[in-house]
Amino acid sequence: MIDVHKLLEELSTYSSGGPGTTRLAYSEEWRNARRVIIREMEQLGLAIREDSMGNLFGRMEGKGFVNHPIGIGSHIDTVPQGGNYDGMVGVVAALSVVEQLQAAGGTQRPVEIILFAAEESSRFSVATMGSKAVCGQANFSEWLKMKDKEGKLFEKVIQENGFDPAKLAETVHQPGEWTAFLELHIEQGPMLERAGENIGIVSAIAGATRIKIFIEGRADHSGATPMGERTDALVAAAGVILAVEEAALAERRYGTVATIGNVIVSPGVTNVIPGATELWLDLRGTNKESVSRTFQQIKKDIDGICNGRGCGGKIEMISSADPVEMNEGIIELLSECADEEKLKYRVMPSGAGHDAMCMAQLTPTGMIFIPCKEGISHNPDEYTSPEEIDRGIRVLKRAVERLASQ
Ligand code: HGY
Ligand code: MN
Ligand code: MN
Repeated sequence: MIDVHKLLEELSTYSSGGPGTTRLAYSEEWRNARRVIIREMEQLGLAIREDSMGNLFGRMEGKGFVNHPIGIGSHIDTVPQGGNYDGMVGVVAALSVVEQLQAAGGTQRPVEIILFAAEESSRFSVATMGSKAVCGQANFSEWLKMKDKEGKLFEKVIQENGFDPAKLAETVHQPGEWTAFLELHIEQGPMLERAGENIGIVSAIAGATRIKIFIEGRADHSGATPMGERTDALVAAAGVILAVEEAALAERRYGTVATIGNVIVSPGVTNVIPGATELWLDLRGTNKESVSRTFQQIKKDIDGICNGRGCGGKIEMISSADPVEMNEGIIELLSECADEEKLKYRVMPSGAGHDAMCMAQLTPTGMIFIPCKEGISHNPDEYTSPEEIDRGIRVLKRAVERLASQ
């Protein structure tokens, strides 16, 4: 019998060290954690296959149908110093649901567990790479040239993992190959816990726009250059960071958020006034007009602040995705399942991105959220209780049973 909580504990031991869980895509830790999932899939007797992105598929055959499985799954790669539940809950829950369905005599339709590779953008700055490949949104020629922070080529990294870059095109699936896809995930925000609710049923997933902001000042001697006669790129960056917060706060009622997650200062030493800075902006929302207003305001502020300080300012668009609606029929099904399980639930947007955004391009897709402590995520203190996980599994199982019996 799969012990979900023990499995989560075992997965947490595969981390590169430091606080929390650090298990970047295609790392040694990721390979080891992935082997645990393969072991569990083997023990369940699933038909296992993987593609050249490293996506892993474990299928329980159906009694009445050969094709069009119900897909369930998530990811096991993490952000640096992340938590032990983001992604992992959805994968261990999928294993448990398949085991329970087997024990109940199986289902008419096949059920396929999918472990997506590289959901986090932490290593190669592109989010949901594995599921983007599956739904045909990958730009493989671009990706093969991408480098991680150590300067390692994506092509080399997947080769080292035993995957064949020449076969990347074979990772693409067509609409209709699955009957539906469901993902169980922690909310990664505070709404459910604050409202005392057990289940979130996702209505839409925010689209993320990733932008790099470059500010050009003038490096100068930190001791000999009088105040008021400097073109300090880091002080200008500080102004831009506050303006980004301001612009997003003004759109708060639409759920739009903006974050500067990284600042690179050059030359980055104590005795030189920063000559240049690079800021990484993550702008998200489910209301396209609000996101666009926020982006326009930020661009205006960058120009205003930089001109006012004699700095140069320019932006580079890294990636941009629209919000993705979940399937109405699946939302209804999940609501019925939560009701039947007598659980308190709400239908709500997801500010975080997920593999479900990509699967929604191929098949009717839905997401089940469970609360996490104080909404903390992407943080060593990320936590959700065994009871919350069990409630999520009950809803997932009920929904898969319904979908796999039709
Ligand atoms: O960035 C995200 O929303 C997710 O954690 N990949
Ligand atoms: Mn995440
Ligand atoms: Mn996730």
